[in-house]
Amino acid sequence: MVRFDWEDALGLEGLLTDDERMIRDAARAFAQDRLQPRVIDAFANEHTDPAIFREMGEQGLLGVTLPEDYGCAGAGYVSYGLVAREVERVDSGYRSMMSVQSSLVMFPIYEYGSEEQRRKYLPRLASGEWIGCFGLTEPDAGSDPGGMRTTARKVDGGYVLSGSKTWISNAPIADVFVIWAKSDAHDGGIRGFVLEKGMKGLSAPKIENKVSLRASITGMVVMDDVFVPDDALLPNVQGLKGPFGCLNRARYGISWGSLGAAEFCFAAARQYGLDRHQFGRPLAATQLFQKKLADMMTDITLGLHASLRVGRLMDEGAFAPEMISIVKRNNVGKALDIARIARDMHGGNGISGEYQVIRHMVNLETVNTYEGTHDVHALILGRAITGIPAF
Ligand code: TGC
Ligand code: FAD
Repeated sequence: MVRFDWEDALGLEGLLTDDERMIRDAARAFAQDRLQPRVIDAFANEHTDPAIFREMGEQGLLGVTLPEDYGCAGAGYVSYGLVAREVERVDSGYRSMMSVQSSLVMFPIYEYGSEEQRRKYLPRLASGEWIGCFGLTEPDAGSDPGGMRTTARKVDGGYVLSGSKTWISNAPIADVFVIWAKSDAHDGGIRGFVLEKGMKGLSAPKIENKVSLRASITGMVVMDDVFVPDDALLPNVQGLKGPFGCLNRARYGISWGSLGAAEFCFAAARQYGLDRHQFGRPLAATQLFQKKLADMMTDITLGLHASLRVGRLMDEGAFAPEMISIVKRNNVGKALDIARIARDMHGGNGISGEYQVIRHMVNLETVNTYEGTHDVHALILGRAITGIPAF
C-alpha cells in the first residue's frame, strides 16, 4: 500500500520521464519566481509586459516541441502540456502568450513554411526577441472561420491582403502576424501568410476594457491593402486544415493549462477551509466543504490523466483531433466550475484580487470560449458520434 497524495491522487508523477519532470520543474520555478510576483498588478492594471516573452525564451519555454536546429527545446507534447500547466497555474493570460507564440505562430511556420521562413523567423520567436500573433477570427466569423472575409489578391510579385481580424492575442505588440485569408490565386482557398510589423496598411489596435485575461494583451488586426511579397505565403498547406492543425496543438496545451489554474483554486480553497473558522471549527471540517474538495480533486485528476494519454498519442503521431476536443472541452469546463466553486468557498474574500481565485475564474471564461467554444467542441464530438454535422 502507498500513502495517498491528494495533490497527485493517481500517481501522475510516476508516469513522467526524467526529462519531462526536469522541464516541468524548470517551468514551475520560472512561473512561481518570475510570473507570480507580477500577476496581481498586471491583471489589475491591464498591463502586458512584453519582456515576458524574452524571459520565457531564455528558459526554453517557447516552441518546446520544435527541433533544436531552430533554437527550440526539441521536447515532446507531454512536456509542452506540463509547461502550460505550470504557467497557467499563475495565470491563463501568461499561458495564452506562450501558447499562441508556440502553437499558433512557430508551429505553422515550422510545419507549413519554407526552409527560408523557418530560418528567418523561428530562432527569434524561440528567444522571444520577436512576438507573434495568429489571425483567424473575424468580426463576422468566429466559430465558423470558413466564413472569413479577409482576401489575398494576387498581384505582380506578391499578394494584397484586405480585411480585419478581431480578438487576436498578442496583436498590438506583435512583430510577426500569421494571417489566414482567402486567396483568388488558389480558387478562393484559405492560405496562410506571414506579415511583419511596419508593413504599409497594417495596424493592430488594442481591445480595451477586458474583464477577463487582462494580463494578456488582445487586439484587432486591420489590413488595408497590405502588400506582401510572394515569399510571405506559407507554401505547404491550403484550406482550413492549416489553421486547424495549429489549433490542435494549442487546444491540447489548454487542456493541461486550464487544470493548472484549477489546481491553484483547489489548493487555495483547501487551505482557506483549514485556516478559516466559523461556528467554532474550521470550514474544512464541514461535510459540504469536504464534498466540494473531493469533487475538485476527482475532476482535476481524471482530466490530467486524460491529457497525459492524449499527449502520449500525439508524441506517437497517433492522435485524432476529436481526442483533443474531449480534453479541451472537459478540462476547461471542469476548471471553470472549480474556480467558481473555489470563489464561493472563500466567501467575501473570494472577490478580492489578493486571493486570486476570482482572477482565475474570469480568465477561464475566456478559455472556455476561445480555441473553439465548449459547445462547438460538443458539436465536433457529436459529428464524430453520429456522422451528422450539426453546426
Ligand atoms: P470542416 O469541414 O470540419 O473541416 C474543414 C477542413 O479542415 C479539416 N479539419 C481539421 N484538420 C486538422 N485538425 C482538425 N482539428 C480539423 N478539423 C477539421 C477537415 O478535414 C477539412 O479538410 P479538407 O482537406 O477536407 O478541406 O470545417 P467546418 O467549417 O465545418 O468546421 C466546423 C468546426 C466547428 C469544426 C470549426 O469551424 C471549428 O473548430 N470552429 C472553432 C473555431 C476556433 O477554434 N477558432 C479559434 C481561433 S484561434 C484562438 O482562439 C486562439 S486563442 C489563443 C490563446 O490566446 O491562447
Ligand atoms: P460566436 O461564434 O459568435 O459564438 C457565440 C455563441 O454561439 C457561443 O456560445 C457559441 O458556442 C455559440 N454557437 C456558435 N455556433 C453555434 C452552433 N452552430 N450551434 C450552437 N451554438 C453555436 N482568435 C484568433 O483567431 N486568434 C487569437 O489569438 C484569439 N485570441 C482570443 C483572445 C481572447 C481574449 C478572446 C476572447 C478570443 C480570442 N480569439 C482569438 C477568438 C476566439 O477564438 C473566438 O471568440 C471563438 O472562436 C468564438 O467565436 P465568437 O466570439 O465569434 O463567438
